[in-house]
Amino acid sequence: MPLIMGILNATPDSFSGDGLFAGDACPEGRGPYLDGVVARAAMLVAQGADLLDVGGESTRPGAAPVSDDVELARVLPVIAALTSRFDVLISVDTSSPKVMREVAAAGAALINDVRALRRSGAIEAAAATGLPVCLMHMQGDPGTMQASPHYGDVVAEVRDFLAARVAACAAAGMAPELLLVDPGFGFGKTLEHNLALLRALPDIAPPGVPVVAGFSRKRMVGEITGRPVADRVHGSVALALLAARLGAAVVRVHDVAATADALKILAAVEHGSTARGPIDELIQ
Ligand code: 7PJ
Repeated sequence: MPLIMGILNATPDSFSGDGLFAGDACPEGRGPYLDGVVARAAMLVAQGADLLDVGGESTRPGAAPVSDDVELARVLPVIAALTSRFDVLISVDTSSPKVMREVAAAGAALINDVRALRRSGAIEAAAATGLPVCLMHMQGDPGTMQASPHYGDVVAEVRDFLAARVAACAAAGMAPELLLVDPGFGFGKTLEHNLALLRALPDIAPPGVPVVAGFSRKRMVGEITGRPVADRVHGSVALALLAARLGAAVVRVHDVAATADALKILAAVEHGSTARGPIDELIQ
């Protein structure tokens, strides 16, 4: 069964409405805001999250970039609070070389880069941390990526991109067993593109490279079900379950409890138990 990566947003403009940062009363890095993050983290861990993905830069469609200092001010206090309280692996959603270095020093266990280490200096910074890295595909950038996504053959193009990024990381000296890939559902993709990529999940990664998949509460769930963000839990769980059946090694979700139950059902049906698979060793 895949590991469950619980989403822990540390941004003021998270689209999915987990609402930790509403308003100026919750300044970054301090006070009630941090208490709220810790409380949410405790809940996600209790519900069965194997990893917590902490993000200080919103990459939702239309989001503006933030500076390294803003990202660090959002993320470092959260990492400090989580590492001292919970026995959970912390993943950091970042594209910034400086942020990668600093979060690694602060105890992060995984770098999750929606830009697949394409920023100048990012491969070198990630390699120097020695941490596992998730390389995600995105067409365009968050500001404009949903304007007019276009591909000749979306599956071939995403597969080739992921293979090229894995090769670039290997050429920079990163151990192949530290790499994971993600087709980047919703990142410069229409519903048809997303569905084609989901169907192709078993063949999207270079041989032996684990796949991360994230659909949670995304627009594609709304397009299929007709539901607003707040009502996309069931659709999101269905997609996570399908991704698990199609071989995903990690599913990135907001709704950990619901996803954990669904994955236990799948494990019982497929394997007669809820035991976890070899991906555990890769991430540890
Ligand atoms: C993803 C992500 C995803 C990975 C976001 C959102 C937008 N990282 N970061 N995969 N999505 N690896 O949660 O809707 O799909 S941010």
